[in-house]
Amino acid sequence: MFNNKKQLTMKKILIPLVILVLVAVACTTPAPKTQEIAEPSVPIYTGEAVVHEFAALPYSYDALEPYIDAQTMEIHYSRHHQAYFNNFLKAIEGSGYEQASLEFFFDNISYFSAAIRNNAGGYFNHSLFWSLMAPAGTGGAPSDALAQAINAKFGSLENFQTEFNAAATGRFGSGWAWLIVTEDGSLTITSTANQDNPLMETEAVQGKPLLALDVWEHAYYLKYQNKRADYVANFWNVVNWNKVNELYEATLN
Ligand code: MN3
Repeated sequence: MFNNKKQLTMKKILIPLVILVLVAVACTTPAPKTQEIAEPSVPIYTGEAVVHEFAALPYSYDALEPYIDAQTMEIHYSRHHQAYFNNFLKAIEGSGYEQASLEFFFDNISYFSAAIRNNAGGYFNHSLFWSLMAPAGTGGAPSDALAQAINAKFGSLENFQTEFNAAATGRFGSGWAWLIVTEDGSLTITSTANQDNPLMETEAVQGKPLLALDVWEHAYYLKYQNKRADYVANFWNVVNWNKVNELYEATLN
């Protein structure tokens, strides 16, 4: 009886004591330093709601013959470009960014999935590319302002074209060659892999595109097979300088 009573008293003392010790330990253990861990900053889109649209090709499939053949144009536009557009819509569906602009995606591209990156790039790059070409003899010539900028940077139009061709033929695998205006207002030639572009924050060389050339094999293989250099050289016959001039003017304002 005495022992039982003693045991009971011990329990009465021990149990609260153990709880007290546990609480004390919990209170003195430092809280995890969550504030010191950099949390990913989720970009918030505050711009106007954008409705993404697959624009019509600005000319017929055979308009750039003989430099770019009709079959290549049809497959490139109606299958490849259309697929990038469709897959872009699928990739952003349910993301909360359905109405964000392409500019916003490119500014924050490291935050987004590979599917969004590749397809936003493919959607934008091709839309721009079509606008930068025109039937031979209709694309005009560099404006005085653009010609001056090209001469200042590259010495001559011919030198510029040689350097651009080198970027286009030198891009290993699939990608794009670009003429861009960098933040300081000067012209630069660059190239990107896959469907990346110089508007993406991930690019070492960034700027606003003035001219773009698709050097994926799907852009030339039916007509040129492995001769990418011939495709690149012939591209100059169908450059829409009027559009390049317009894009350059826009960067000056
Ligand atoms: Mn392409």
